[in-house]
Amino acid sequence: MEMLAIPVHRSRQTKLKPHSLSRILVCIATYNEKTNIEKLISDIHIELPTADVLVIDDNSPDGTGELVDELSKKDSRIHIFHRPRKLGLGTAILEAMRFAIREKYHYLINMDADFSHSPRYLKNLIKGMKKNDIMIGSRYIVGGGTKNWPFTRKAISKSVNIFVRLFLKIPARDCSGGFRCYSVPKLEKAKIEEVKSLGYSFHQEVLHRCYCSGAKIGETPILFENRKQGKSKVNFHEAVRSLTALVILGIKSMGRKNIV
Ligand SMILES: Nc1nc2c(ncn2[C@@H]2O[C@H](COP(=O)(O)OP(=O)(O)OP(=O)(O)O)[C@@H](O)[C@H]2O)c(=O)[nH]1
Ligand SMILES: [Mg+2]
Repeated sequence: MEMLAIPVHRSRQTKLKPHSLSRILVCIATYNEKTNIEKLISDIHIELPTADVLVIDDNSPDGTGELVDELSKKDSRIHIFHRPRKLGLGTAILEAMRFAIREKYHYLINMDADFSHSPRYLKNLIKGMKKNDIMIGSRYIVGGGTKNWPFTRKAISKSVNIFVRLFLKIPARDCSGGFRCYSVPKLEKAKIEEVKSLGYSFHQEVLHRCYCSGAKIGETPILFENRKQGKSKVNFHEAVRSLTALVILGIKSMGRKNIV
């Protein structure tokens, strides 16, 4: 299995101030999301004005990183990590998790850049954290759903969730979506550094680690809308890589609950 040692080009990061007052970090991994990112950050700040936003950009050829550089110069709540090339969604989020732990945020929210995860649900995620250690923006509970998603995507997503419930025994309906709020101390307890997934299966693996380390999981309904702008980064290679990682995780976890 590959290990997660990702070199981050610190020299190109914006200066980060101590965050004794800021409690919420919203992280967004980006690869070619220039048409979405500015409006998304602005909408996030309408919902959560005190939240910091961290973009992890993998040297997007469309100039997403440069745009966020400019935004971060004008707004101290906006930060960016530049990575040298496309290194996978999982490692990008892990980078944000490390940062949230280091900077002692209370909550880390992860969302996609393409408006599939609407900022209008952010407050519900935070509300749910009173009683839970992780809140999932869920497509598969009452009130949730998907819009304009092709049948094949729905079928794959549903199958992944059935697999996760059967083999990983995580008590949640939507274990594959990336719209989540985490308690940062719980992430630290779950030893997320040991997560092996580089790509999309990262979401299931992190949830599994957190669950096995005692985290309480809650869900709030969301309507997931298919991206309107920009291109999907999911391809055949990524799908096979993530499914393989999931099957390996399922086999390894058979018969044991405590992995942490
Ligand atoms: N930094 C980084 N971000 C990535 C990478 N792959 C995907 N992303 C981002 O991860 C988020 C989810 O990717 P999407 O392409 O929207 O994947 P999806 O939602 O499963 O598929 P579509 O909505 O159909 O495009 C988006 O914000 C992407 O820009 C990557 O390798 N590195
Ligand atoms: Mg998407």
